[in-house]
Amino acid sequence: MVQLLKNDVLTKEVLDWAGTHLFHFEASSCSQKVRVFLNLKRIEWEDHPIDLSSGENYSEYYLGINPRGLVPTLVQDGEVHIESNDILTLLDSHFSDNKLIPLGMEKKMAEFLHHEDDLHMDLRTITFRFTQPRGKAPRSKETLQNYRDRGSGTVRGQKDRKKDVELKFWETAGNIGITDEAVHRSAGRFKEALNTLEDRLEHSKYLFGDNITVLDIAWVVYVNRLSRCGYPLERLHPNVDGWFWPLRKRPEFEREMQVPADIQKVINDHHALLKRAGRTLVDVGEL
Ligand SMILES: N[C@@H](CCC(=O)N[C@@H](CS)C(=O)NCC(=O)O)C(=O)O
Repeated sequence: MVQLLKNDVLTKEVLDWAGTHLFHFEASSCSQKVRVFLNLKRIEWEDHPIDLSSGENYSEYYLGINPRGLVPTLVQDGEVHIESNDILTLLDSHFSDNKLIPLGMEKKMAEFLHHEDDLHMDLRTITFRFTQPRGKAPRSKETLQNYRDRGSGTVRGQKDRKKDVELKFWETAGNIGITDEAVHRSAGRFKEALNTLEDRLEHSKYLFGDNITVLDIAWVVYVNRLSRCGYPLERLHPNVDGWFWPLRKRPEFEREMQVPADIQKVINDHHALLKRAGRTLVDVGEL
């Protein structure tokens, strides 16, 4: 569990907040995961939007709350929690009605969620090539300098190495772009992971048995993003396709995953261009 220590947090005011507060961004997959969870559990929460597209996550204020500069961040009664899967786990035990992690299965679920989190950079790789065009350098030098300079830089009192991983991702994306090799590798990883889910769904209605759990929430969000990027879900993984759509259409999910019409149009135009050039996710990822 990643609960920050008081010294990791420089924006001290949050340490006095009562109740459930979520810092999040509308279009962020990890934020969507937590919001869907909150909807399904019917938990009341206070809304703190952070605009990733303008670099608000690298502001002094936000890096003072989450030294990793990522969303989501939960402040629960003055305790600051980062990492979406840890946030779900914490909230499920704090609000014990309608459990979404079956009792006694916490360890097994943690393993599955860990595997899903390991694919997060692959999701980002695919997103940045196959949603709307992001320009040559998706994060400016100035933005990245802010990221380097601000915040405590520590998580649980230790220098945070994940910040270096983030910096490396954005610097590589700026210097050489998101390469075909990177897309190919990430698409391959997802294909393998989704094949495993395909097998699981042969034997059960949901990913972890016959009731919906946090694992379904996490994977619906990922699959939703992949399918928006042009991943051929129905062709490669028909069971996953059959599981995905009914969940995706439930209001608790639908509400959090809408794309504004103007952005959707830009994505559609981009896909049309990629299709003409033979450079879609299916082409580059050899799916
Ligand atoms: N493992 C983290 C990943 C969080 C993460 O990478 N969040 C993304 C949005 S989905 C983010 O904040 N990106 C920063 C950016 O795009 O500048 C979690 O599950 O919370």
